[in-house]
Amino acid sequence: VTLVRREDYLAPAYRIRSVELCFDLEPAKTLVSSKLAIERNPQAAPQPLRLHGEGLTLLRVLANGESVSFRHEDGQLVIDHPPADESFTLEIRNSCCPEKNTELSGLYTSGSGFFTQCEAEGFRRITYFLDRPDVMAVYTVTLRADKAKYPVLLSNGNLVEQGELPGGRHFAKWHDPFPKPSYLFALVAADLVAREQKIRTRSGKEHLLQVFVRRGDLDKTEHAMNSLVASVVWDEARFKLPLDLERFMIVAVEDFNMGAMENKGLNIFNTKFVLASPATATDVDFFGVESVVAHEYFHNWTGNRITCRDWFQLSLKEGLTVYRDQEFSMDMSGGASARAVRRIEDVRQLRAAQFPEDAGPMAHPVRPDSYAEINNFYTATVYDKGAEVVRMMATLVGREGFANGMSLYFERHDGQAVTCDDFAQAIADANPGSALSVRLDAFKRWYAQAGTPTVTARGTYDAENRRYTLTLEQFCGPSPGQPFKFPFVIPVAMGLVAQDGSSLPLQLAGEEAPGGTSRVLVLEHPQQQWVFENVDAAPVPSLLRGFSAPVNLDDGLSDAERMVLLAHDSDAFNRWESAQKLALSRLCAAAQGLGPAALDAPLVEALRAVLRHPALDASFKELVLQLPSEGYVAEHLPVVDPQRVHEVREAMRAQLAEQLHADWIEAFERNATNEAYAPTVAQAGKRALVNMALSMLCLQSQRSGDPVWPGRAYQRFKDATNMTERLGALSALVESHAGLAEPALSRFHELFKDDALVLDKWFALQARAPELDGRVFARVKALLKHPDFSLRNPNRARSLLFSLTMFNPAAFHRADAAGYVFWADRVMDIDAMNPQLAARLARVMDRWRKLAEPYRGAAREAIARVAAKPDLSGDVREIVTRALA
Ligand code: B3K
Ligand code: ZN
Repeated sequence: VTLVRREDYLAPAYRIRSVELCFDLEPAKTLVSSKLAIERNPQAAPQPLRLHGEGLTLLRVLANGESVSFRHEDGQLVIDHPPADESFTLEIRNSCCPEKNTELSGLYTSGSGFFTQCEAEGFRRITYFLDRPDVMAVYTVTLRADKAKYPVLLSNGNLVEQGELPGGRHFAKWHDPFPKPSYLFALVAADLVAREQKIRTRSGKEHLLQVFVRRGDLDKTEHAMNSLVASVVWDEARFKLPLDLERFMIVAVEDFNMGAMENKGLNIFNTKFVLASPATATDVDFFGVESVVAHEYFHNWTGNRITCRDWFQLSLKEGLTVYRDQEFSMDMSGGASARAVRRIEDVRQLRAAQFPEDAGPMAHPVRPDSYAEINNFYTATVYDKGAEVVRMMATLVGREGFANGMSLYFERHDGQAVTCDDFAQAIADANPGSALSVRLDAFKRWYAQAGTPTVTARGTYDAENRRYTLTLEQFCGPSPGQPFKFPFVIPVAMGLVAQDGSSLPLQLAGEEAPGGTSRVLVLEHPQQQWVFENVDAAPVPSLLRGFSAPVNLDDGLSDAERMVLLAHDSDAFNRWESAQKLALSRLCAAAQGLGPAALDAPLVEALRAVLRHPALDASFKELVLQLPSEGYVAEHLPVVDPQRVHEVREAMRAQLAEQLHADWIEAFERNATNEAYAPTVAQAGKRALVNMALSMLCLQSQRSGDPVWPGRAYQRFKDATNMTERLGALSALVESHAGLAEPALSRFHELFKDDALVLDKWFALQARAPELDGRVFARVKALLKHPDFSLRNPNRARSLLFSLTMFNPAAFHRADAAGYVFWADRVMDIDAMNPQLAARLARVMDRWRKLAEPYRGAAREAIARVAAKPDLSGDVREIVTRALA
């Protein structure tokens, strides 16, 4: 495995100022001609011109119109003696083969169209180029293709010309006035239709928004368009960032490796994040569309106008843009409670994916130091922890300070390719004297050091002096290549809650008067103390409110104190967190044989109180009533027996189903709505709680044998007027292994067999059902041979394989090792077609070292078998090598 290192960065020796590309599109052989205006970098030593190129057939090279000698070396096209002038032109002709491109990187065919994906290093699979983000060029692109097959021809920027060509072909010429790195290039040639909308921005300019989809999908584009309009409006209002293009296009494609791609003016999306209708998409899908449309749109400024100097800086654009899309989603949700629900969901995601990553063999800093394959570093750490780092900066400088910092960032760097340091510096410089600026260097350790710190909090109350002393300590264990960590700068948002639930005024020693009931303490040393004065009685500390830093918190609170927070904390996040911690401690104890596989009566009563609460939102109740996932429990155990974790969690779920039976009925009846479907937080919360109640009621029937609730679920499944309800009812049947699950599954398949995204749900649902006597695993194996299954389509592959291996530990981690054998075989199958996708699947074994025997030994063997495969891709090789290291 050869590594690229951040410290080896060198500015490019040549720059490309402009490029004219011309494509003759044919699936088997596409001709590309490229005319590059190249300039020498006067600061760089004279050297050969080296262009990236991968899997291309080179046809011709001319420099300043003359032939020039060249050679191939290490996957690069080397021109030893380019013209000596400061600037010159290079003309290249090459061909590539889109229909054989199963990697879905570069130019490929999907269905009957052509699409591109260039980030991170896909452009070099289209033509020879300086395929690195700090080389920014102005693009003019001509597309030529058969008119009947490919009536729509798109590229970045503005359409400048189009017309007919002989032989039934046509052409379109596009010009993008903004210099951009090659990873933001895109083209589309396909038979598509568009939903269009005009929008006027504050400057009075009119812009055309278009969402392109296949014929027949137009009725599923309204939500994507609404989300795009809302994103444009939000970015202008919140950050004064306007749409800078006359035309902004979104194109949906069925075969896509990730969610979507922010190509300048021509975003290409996985259909999953564009298409949504109430009949075919769930509330979660609607929310996903809104957030991904926003994310890609926000990249137009954070990523495209200001881009990354090199790929180690990826979080510069990804962390910041995730932060922005999270803020947008919160603003779109409405009131404080809905915002808290969003925050809880984001934190759950961070803990489910990023915390394990940071504790495993792939742990890396938000700004990594090295990589073998950059596509392996589009990680939860770069994205989600990166967003938390931005959020902490915003916490330390305040909302307005952060907006000022953003303005300064754009003032300084618009049009440039920059680093994470540049971003942090701009935020700090716009806020001199702020809690961030005075310790900027220490704060930036968040970019440099991997690992999740643990904050330990202990409080003592001195009744005589009415004083409460809070001691906070931090510690972060070693991670690969980083044995020792310097202290982090950790903003701890907090308050003190009285035993009666009221919020106490906060007055730190040395302050004249109390200042509010919530504030941010900055923990920057290994240990610090804060003394609060005038505290009348022993308080319960509510720490890390809103999850103000990506850390593990050991608060040392008793059950009774947690119950106070669960019932009263003014911070909704910590209310939820208290319930999670109460449940987690019982799950962990039971999984280790240190406690009963049951919840004690006070906790069950506390959960009942939440479920019955007259004032709490349904969405919040649904989150509180969910037990921590098996994966989350596993992360908190020193050694994991996945079967045991499953057993104890299922026992507690069954207990909640039984002991809250009447409450589930009440929740079901109270929240079932007949309102016309709208994907609002309020409606979605009710549907989520109704679906949860139905699941619990069917689960109870599974044990009691009472057929009423499965019957009602089946009826509801048949009569549902939207996918959220239909899938909820179907899940309740499938997850409780009800007899009616089979007829419901067949009926669902029959109804939706022509809708790929819904079929994905059908596969996923079956692969995620709680394991029962090996039936679920057997079914996944059978589904692999289903005529509708294919490993080639990433969504379909994920729906079955990721559902099993990531989200169904008990079905996957089998004592007979069959799950691991299955995993290794699929990783190798997929690797032969699509290494990026295979590498994702490979990562599900990251935490194998935590497993108990016999799982651990069997897991190692399976990983070693993959590692031993001689023609493994670099992508998968990096993952398995690190896993075994
Ligand atoms: N920037 C793309 C991700 C590209 C992944 C390349 N393997 C999508 C996004 O983050 O918006
Ligand atoms: Zn992004």
